[in-house]
Amino acid sequence: MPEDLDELTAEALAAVAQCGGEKALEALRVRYLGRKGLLTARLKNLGALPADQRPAAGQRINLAKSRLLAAIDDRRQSLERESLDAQLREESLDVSLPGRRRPGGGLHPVTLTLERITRIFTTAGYEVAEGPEIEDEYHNFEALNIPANHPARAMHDTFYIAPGTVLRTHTSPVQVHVMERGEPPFRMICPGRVYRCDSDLTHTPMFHQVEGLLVDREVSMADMKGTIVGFLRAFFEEQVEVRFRPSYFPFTEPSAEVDMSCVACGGPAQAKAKACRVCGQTGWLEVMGSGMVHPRVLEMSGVDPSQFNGFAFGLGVERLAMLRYQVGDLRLFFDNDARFLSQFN
Ligand code: 2NL
Repeated sequence: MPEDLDELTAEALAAVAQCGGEKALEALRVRYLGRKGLLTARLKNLGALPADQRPAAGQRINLAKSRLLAAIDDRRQSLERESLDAQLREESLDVSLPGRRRPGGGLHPVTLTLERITRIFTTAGYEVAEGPEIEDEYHNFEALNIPANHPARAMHDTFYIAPGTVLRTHTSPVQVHVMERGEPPFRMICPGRVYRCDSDLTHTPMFHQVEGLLVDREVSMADMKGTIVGFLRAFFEEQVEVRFRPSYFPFTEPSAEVDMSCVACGGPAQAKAKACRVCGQTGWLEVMGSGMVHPRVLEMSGVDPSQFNGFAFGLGVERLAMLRYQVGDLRLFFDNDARFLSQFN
């Protein structure tokens, strides 16, 4: 350590000038200007000098101290500025960059299908009626001519949530409510969720149904056939062939199963040659149930069956969605896998 004050000051100033960080700078301040610092010690030692030399020597030391202090402050400021500049460079934000694109959402294929079906019927003058998913047994069964001992009421098909209370197994009870409250003629479709205690490859405990009901004077089965054929051709945008096969439902008489020529292979003429798996090589697809409303069903809901009659039909929305969008597995509708769903945007 230099004896000479000028040399000591020069050494201190050089150290400050080269100092690379705020911590090291503080260490330098303590080393030279702290209570036990090298320059501070010189002031303390003034007493060892002859009295006449003390003022001049004191002045020189104080001058050296204030020069060093000013140099340290300068250096601190430039270090702070450097680190701020570095931080700003690091965290720079280009506000002119394009924004990050958020992939657009879309409607679920079942919703799209429900809307498509609804659109076709409202265009033809039908009203949309909705009702509760929790129903009393009367509206879900009795009013539809399904007596207490009917197999459709067995525990394995119906979710009973309280005595006399069920999750609706079809949307027909909505139509019953509308008939009870209003006066014919009626033209309505009832879309919605329905529940059945059933779960395997082709059944889910909740699915969607659309039922249709038309009640008026002198309604014929030809009216029903024309309505259903018109609907299927509008829905599939194809001149599909339709056949009505005798069937049975407690709430319609006569009843018919509706088959449509297969949209995958083109129908019975091609099904075998194409080894069609969609229709099992029959060329026909079962797409809905239908029939003329049973007079007892009309009567129970307050509609006079001697004056009015009608037709009704019911279809499964997932099934129509699978056929229209060529979806091979029912469960895809319920997995909510974005890779599947995004294909319908
Ligand atoms: C099917 C069969 C059908 C009905 C539903 C109905 C409703 C009332 C009166 C009479 Cl209020 N009928 N609905 C009629 C025939 C068939 O659905 O297989 N659905 C998937």
